[in-house]
Amino acid sequence: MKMHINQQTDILAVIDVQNDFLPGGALGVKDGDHIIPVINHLLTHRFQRSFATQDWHPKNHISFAENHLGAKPYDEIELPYGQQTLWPAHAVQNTFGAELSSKLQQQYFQMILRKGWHQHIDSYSAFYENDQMTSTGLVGWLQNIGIKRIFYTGLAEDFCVAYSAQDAVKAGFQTYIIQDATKPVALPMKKYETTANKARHELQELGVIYLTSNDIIV
Ligand code: VGL
Ligand code: ZN
Repeated sequence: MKMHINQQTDILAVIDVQNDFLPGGALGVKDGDHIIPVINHLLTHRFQRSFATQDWHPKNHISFAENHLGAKPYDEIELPYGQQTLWPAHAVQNTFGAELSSKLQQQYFQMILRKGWHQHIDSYSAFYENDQMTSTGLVGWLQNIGIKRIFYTGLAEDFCVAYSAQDAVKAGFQTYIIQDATKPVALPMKKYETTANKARHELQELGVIYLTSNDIIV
């Protein structure tokens, strides 16, 4: 599906391409590094507008298994705002793991949004924290600069990319996911087998369009 980019109203979103989410990192996504050349190509030759997000947790963050007595990574717990997956400690503020990959062409980002900095609330989405109420302000920024369509890349496809895509649809943006520029954590699940299958199924239902970087033309 060929797709023409409008340089004023389309924006490339680069979600959490940080050392901890890359192979060898604390929460390394399999083949996560393979997406970097694809994203760099899109930044350099396809999109004028782009922003990045950066998962940015305090050491005592509520999403870390090590901060809950007797818990282990990937356990599910009940918090005041609902279910929360527990993770290995990752993206800790001011650590190497939290830095955006030095292989990314970061000079193009017009904005870098940090999220997940509230100790007691996780934030997968770039728009709303996991309580689904606390806003990061991103809707306002995108609307103010005239954005109509968001094209997603980055990590992880089934968590921060998926939640951000879902909130983008709810906020009224046309929403796309560039398949060869994202990779999932793919945790095992009952009904859908993996969190990646669940995310793809639900996002397609919502009207999110999947395409590949080859489909994008200027
Ligand atoms: C993410 C789990 C925990 C992500 C962030 O970037 O997808 N996943 N924190
Ligand atoms: Zn996180």
